[in-house]
Amino acid sequence: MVSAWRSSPATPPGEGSASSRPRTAGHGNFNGDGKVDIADAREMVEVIVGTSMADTNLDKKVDIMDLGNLANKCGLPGTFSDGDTEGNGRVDILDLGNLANDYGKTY
Ligand SMILES: [Ca+2]
Ligand SMILES: [Ca+2]
Repeated sequence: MVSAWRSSPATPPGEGSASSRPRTAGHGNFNGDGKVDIADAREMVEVIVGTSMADTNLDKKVDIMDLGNLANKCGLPGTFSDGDTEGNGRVDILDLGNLANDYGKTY
């Protein structure tokens, strides 16, 4: 029997949904494109966890805790959990903008 992700008629070629793509998540390559990068972080946070990239502590709320994470590293190199919401390797005004866009939301 062919596995479901290969035989789904609702998915056009090249446009597989997150749940239909083969995964090698054990290596951090959540979206199956062979690279470990911000796209994998987005896949993990938005699709698998189901929250915002601005939710730096993954508690499904964008709130003062996330702002605190960002404020602690603002202007410095950082990771997602430090507040780097768009993956440029720095906690900066772009991240503050992302956090402001989703501030107060729950997921
Ligand atoms: Ca949060
Ligand atoms: Ca950033």
